[in-house]
Amino acid sequence: MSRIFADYIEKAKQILASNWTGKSTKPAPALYPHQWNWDSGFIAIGKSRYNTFQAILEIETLFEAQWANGMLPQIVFNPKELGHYFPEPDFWQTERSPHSPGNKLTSGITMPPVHAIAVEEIYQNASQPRRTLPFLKRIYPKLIALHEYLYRERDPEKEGLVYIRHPWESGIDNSPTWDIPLSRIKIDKASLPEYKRRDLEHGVDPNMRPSDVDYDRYIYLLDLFRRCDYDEECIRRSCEFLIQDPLFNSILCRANESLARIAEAIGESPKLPQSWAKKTSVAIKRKLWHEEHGIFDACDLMKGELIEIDTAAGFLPLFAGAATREQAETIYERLNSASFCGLHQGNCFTIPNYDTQKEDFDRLNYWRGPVWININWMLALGLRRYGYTLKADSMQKDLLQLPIRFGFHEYFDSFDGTGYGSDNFGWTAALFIALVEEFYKGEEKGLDLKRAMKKIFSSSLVLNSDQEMPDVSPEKLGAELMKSIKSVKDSYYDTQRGLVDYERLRQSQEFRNYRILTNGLKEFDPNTLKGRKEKLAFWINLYNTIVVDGIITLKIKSSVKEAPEFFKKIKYQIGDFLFSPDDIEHGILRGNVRPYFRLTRPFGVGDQRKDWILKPVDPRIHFALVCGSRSCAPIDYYDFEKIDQQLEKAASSFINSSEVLVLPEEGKMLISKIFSWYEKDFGGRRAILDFIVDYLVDDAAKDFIRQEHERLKIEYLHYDWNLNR
Ligand code: 9WN
Repeated sequence: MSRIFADYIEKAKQILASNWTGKSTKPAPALYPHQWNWDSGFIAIGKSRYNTFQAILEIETLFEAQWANGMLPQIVFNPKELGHYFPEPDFWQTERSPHSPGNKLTSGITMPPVHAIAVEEIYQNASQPRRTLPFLKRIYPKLIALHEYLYRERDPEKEGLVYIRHPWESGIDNSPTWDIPLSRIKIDKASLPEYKRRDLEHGVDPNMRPSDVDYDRYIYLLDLFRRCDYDEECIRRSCEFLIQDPLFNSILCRANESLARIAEAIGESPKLPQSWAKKTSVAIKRKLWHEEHGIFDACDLMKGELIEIDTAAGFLPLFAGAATREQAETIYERLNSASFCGLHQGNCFTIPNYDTQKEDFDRLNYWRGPVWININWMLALGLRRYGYTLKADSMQKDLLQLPIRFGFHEYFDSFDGTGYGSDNFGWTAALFIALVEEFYKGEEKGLDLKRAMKKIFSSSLVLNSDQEMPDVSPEKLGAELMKSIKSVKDSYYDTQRGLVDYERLRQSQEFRNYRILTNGLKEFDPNTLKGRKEKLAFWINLYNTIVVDGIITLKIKSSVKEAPEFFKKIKYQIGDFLFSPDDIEHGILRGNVRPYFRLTRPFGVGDQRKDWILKPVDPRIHFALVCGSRSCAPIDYYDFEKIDQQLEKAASSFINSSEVLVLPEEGKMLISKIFSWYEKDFGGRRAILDFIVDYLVDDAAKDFIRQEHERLKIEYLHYDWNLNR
């Protein structure tokens, strides 16, 4: 279990423990007192990280209530908890169906089938995966039966897309997407069964819940199902709400992938789930893609057309790998824009469930605006799958911030993060644990690697020691080198995402040219650099490229920590002197100060390299120096003519990202370790706070820091040394 955020992990575990009933977990203590279908999937994913036994029990308990036709019910009622939720078994009357289990109380609809994904997580995360195989063997036929049910009953045209027939089946109950199909349902109060909502009895603000009008329609549909005795054909004939939803189908598609891997693990043929995954993936791409909107939308089967309402559900095909590369690029633009809170935007939390720019966006109301952890958890994995690593990293860090700052709530205000709905919410706690583990596992592996590979790199490595000299005069070398760095950046750095394509770069002509130019550094005199800006740009760019050069030369795979003393050992010869990244950073750019991890300054008495020291120190360099890791600045090329604006932007992006968490409720801030390592460069602790305030865009956070300047507690965030590949 991760040591990172240990207090909060403990809190999350406590929540799950107090919602545990002995065989399964309530989504929330009061508001949702029974077992819910997809909640249990997410909860099992979190529990798989520390309690395999309970994770298995959670899933097995849920499947005990599976219907004979394979349907997995949305709710399994706890007979001891009846009387606090609506609608309950007396209202559902599922005994009308020949398929409902006689010994369990359930509702009569289903939910997004995340369970195969959860089962695979249980297998993968178990300390002894083989010991979970008997469970995998028991659950596999039930998972197959569930998916078979969906393809058989909910995909009558055999398109590869299944329909939902009630907003509760979507899990995103009052999503704006359902407004149009629901508006077709004309409610005749006289024939609508009488009912009383119970969800407003638990102290949740009604503005955060679905409206009464919505509830009337939910109940109208429920009544229709029971009048059909839950017979699917009867329902299909009379139900006005039949929708192929991108969220439901993406989860099904992704779950088929897990199911195929589970089959392989237990020695079964993976062919059936593989063929389902493929069919659904193709159908999502073809049928649910809205060409003009550039996003996936739900398809209204009554109308045979897409519902032109774009929500976060439209990004979920990324989770299933069901979007083409072009579709992914198109949706990424929307996903990473002000509509859904762009990268480092600063005044919002990724990713709200609905487009913030729409008039009916509602930051308070349930699935009509707020941020939900489960949707974001899936989206971050989807983004990672398509290589949008920087965005995925920043989302995952943002997500962790929400429960830390605002409590383990059901959903969160998209702008200021306030927690809404129920507190002590199960999947928020569970996915928090999963996120910490997923996000920081590389970090901890990095440390192991460091120990294991200590020996591989112990002496200096001069990277520009080839004989081949460039055809450029020494006076022009500086400018040519900068041009070459720029051409490397233009082709192989993704400055948006802060990533470097090391594999392609290694084999490129641009990199070969750059390496030849670096040989010319042996005859280069840094005195030819004129003015602060030119010097600053030269040394920052050179620092950033020597790091990339070192990663390529040393064939580093996942973290610069693989090569102990990386920043000290790799060197370029410049004139008669050697410069490591540490020399450039702490010697030249930081005014020859002793770094916190060494006993001496880089340049000692009589060292001529002191001639090139840049003073005063510009603390913004710390947001521009790239150390080849995920927690450092996104890589870019610095142009001496624009360097001040570029450094401003770099500082602002960093400070408005999850590297700076302001927690007014706890009277503290969590900030990047960069601020602790280089406190002096900022002018001390007090000056760091002023510096942060200058760049922060969140006014409330600014006010808090100003007011609490003296009392404020500062804690430092973990530094992620994984490669920015
Ligand atoms: C109806 C339990 C469930 C979640 C859903 C969420 C909410 C229920 C309700 O709570 O729905 O299923 O009564 O509002 O919308 O996603 O599974 O947490």
